[in-house]
Amino acid sequence: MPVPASFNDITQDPSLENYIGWVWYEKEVQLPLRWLQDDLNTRVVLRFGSAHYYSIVWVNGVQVMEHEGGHLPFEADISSIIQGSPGIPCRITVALNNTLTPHTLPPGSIQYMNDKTRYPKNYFVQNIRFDFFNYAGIHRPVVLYTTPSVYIDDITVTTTSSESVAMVQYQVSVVGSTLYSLSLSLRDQEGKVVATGDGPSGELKVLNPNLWWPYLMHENPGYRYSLEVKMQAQANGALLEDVYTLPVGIRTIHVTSTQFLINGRPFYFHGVNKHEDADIRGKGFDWPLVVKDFNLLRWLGANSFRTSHYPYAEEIMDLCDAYGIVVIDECPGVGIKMSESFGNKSLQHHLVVMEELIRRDKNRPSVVMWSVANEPASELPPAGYYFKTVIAHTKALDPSRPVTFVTDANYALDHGAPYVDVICVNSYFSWYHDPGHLEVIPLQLTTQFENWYKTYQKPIIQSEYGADSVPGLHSDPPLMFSEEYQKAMLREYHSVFDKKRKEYVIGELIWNFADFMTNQGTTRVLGNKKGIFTRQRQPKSAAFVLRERYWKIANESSCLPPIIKSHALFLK
Ligand code: GCB
Repeated sequence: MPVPASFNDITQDPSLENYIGWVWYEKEVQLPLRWLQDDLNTRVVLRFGSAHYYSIVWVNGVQVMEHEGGHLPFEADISSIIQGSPGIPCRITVALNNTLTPHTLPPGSIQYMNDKTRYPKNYFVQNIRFDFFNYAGIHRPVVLYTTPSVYIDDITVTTTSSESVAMVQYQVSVVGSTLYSLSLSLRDQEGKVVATGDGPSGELKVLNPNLWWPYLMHENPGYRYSLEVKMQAQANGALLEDVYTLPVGIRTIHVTSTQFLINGRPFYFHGVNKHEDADIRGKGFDWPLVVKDFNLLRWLGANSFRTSHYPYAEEIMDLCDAYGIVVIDECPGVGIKMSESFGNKSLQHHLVVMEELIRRDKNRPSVVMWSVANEPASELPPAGYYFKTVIAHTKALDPSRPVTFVTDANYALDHGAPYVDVICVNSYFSWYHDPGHLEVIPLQLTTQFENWYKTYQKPIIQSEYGADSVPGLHSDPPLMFSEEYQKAMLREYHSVFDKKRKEYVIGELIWNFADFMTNQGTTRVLGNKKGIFTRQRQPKSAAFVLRERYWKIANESSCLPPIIKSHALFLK
């Protein structure tokens, strides 16, 4: 089985496609001798970018870690197992289980079908309440890396700035000894040192800073300084040195009752929702696909996306930082519908997942807001305490960013909305409601916005809207599933956005960037077809409508001279 990849679509075996339960991976690697014997001050770490969902890992038969949940990294120090026996290969064994329970994220449940007249013995299905195929496997790269035995374990950076001076606050944690020294230097993109510091925490002052700006908001978006953190320690009679270089974007975020400000300027999210999804590889990380998608975002004039409905690969996040693509970073809290999923056990796990996500992404300038869930049953009374707690925990871990969750509940019944900074609302007027009736959109969408704003006086993002279209299916007048219908639906939504973005609507994210695989069902034709691109990344007619719109908005709101599409300020 290739890694990284989902295992589901790789073979011709239909039972693997929908397999639920344990799978095993094993690989032997030969490690460099110097890791094993020459230098016992070397710490060897085994790291998984992500694996779905519950993982147990052994090295040479010794269990080294277990981890609950996909989409986030986990790692273990394996030095004590491999050191001292040079010449023996390092055997890595992984057991993965993709069974979901009411307390996992996302939640799910196993249902045994006990009617012997209709189902074979022990027949069961896994019920999920989310709309993407539940791919499983080792989805992201697995690496072995080394550090000295005293090492930099974590760095946290936050930034504040005015026009002429910025402050970079840092905190460094070192593990392995209390006797160490730390020196820091911040370099600009020319390599010039602009500030220096020492010690585990402090502040660096940057005069006339180059701020991190979103794509299409500045002629040099995604500007990042390099923070070099150097640690020196004495251990076992040797001088140990660990150096880590962290890209740092200087930018500020503020939310008012009507605006989302980046560096003090109003930011309008004109972007997409995505999925990690593709033919054959499923959710497996794939560089060509990732780079293709960034080129399509650039072409589209999209300045943002939401990581619907789980954290995306770190490599993708790196590109967002570098190109200035603004991210709403969502945890895997999707399909929280059962009342058991609002209990203490689920809540504790949700808090841990937020800790893992924030630890991974806290230093990313592209991440401007955390989303703790998508379309939970937030009208259930326990949702109030649940979201109050998850959001308070998230804010305590990271006071620098606003927090939201994405709702499709009725504005008057939503128990989680009081705790969010920005209202993110999904609606599918003329699709799931009043199918075929495009003419209801203006009234229903206007009412939706007005109700939410009247109740909360918080800015609103239309975090999903869309219609399926089967590429190549045409109909005039527009009928559902044709490319014309998808375009017509977009235009109806856009006319309302254009009125309300003058007031308090701060963004629109199409559902979805590309078609993606789902469970089989009577409303899905080889997956969800709400993409403006096909699963193979070819544009449908709707992509051109959106492209015209996004470039128009970018030119209206930019302080720059008109930006010509062919000279997009991207991928320089
Ligand atoms: C939604 C969900 C999204 C689905 C979409 C649809 O509200 O958030 O995951 O794929 O609707 O197309 O049904």
